[in-house]
Formats: sequence, structure tokens, C-alpha cells
Amino acid sequence: MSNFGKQYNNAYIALGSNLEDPIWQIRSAFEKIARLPDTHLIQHSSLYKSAPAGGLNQPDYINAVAKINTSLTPFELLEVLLSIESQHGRVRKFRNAPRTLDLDILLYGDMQLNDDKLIIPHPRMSQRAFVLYPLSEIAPSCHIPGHDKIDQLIAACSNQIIERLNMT
Ligand code: PH2
Ligand code: MG
Ligand code: MG
Repeated sequence: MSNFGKQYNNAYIALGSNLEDPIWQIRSAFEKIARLPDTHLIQHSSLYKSAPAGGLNQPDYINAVAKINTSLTPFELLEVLLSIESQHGRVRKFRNAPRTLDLDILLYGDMQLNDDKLIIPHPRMSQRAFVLYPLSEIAPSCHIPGHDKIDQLIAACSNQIIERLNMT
């Protein structure tokens, strides 16, 4: 099949897990993202460990960020990411509940989107060390539409403790 005429965009996806072997969950999700239709996995960050933000009394999280190049639209991308979450047994119990796998679209090209189902850039990414550290590892000069430079955002959340794991 020819890809002629298809518009490809870079997009960044945040991965998070704090249930059922989180490191395995994230690595397995990298593999599934790499196999998505009309999508290339360009790069992924190291794995990072941090305490849960917003939900108390639950296990630490493993987080990472993946860069993809895709001709899926943001809504098509959202749909396939939700389907990967389901394959990992994701159950939505309450806001910030512990989860086997969370896949959030952070950035999609330079798009700004405000829809009931999907907001791009991700509305909380600019305040979260567990997103900004892995994102800046693979995209140190990325532009987050509507926000300060990533280095400034990182400086502003330097009080959040996060550990980069020494493994791929
Ligand atoms: N995700 C949340 C809420 N809190 N905390 C950490 N450390 N990592 C996450 O991925 C995370 C969180 C909701 O998506
Ligand atoms: Mg999330
Ligand atoms: Mg999510």
C-alpha cells in the first residue's frame, strides 16, 4: 500500500503504570505502540520512578515518554491507545486510581485541541515532573504550545522527586 498523500506528524505519548509489574507494562506497551498501523515508534525515553501525584496510598509509578510519527488523526490515535490500555487490563474505577497502563497523548505536532474527549497539549503535562523529565530526555527543545520552554517548566517542578532507572 502506498503512503503517498498521507500527512505524517510527530506525536508524544506519556506512559504510566503502577500495578502488575509496571516495568513490564511499560516495555510491553512500547512494543505495541511500535506495531500500531500507520505509525512508527521513533524513540522512547528511559523509565522513571516516582510517587503517585494526586492519589494517595498506592504504589509508586513507572513512567516514560514515546515519540511516534503517525498518519493517524489525534482521535484515531486516542482510540488505538485506549485499546492498548484495555489489552493491559485497564479498569477505570475512579479518578487517579492505580492502573496497569495509562497512555496519554501529550503533543501532536503543534496542534492545540480542546474537545470533550481529548485536550492537546495534555492539560496537566506542564506541571508534572514524571512527564517533563522523560519528555526532555528525548526532546530537549520541544515546543509545548501555549507554555514556557520545557527547561523552565522543569525548573518550576524541581521539588517533585523522580528517579531515572538505570535500564532501558
Ligand atoms: N498519573 C496520574 C496521577 N498521578 N503520578 C505519577 N507519579 N505518575 C503518573 O503517571 C500519574 C500520577 C493520572 O494519570
Ligand atoms: Mg494520565
Ligand atoms: Mg489517561
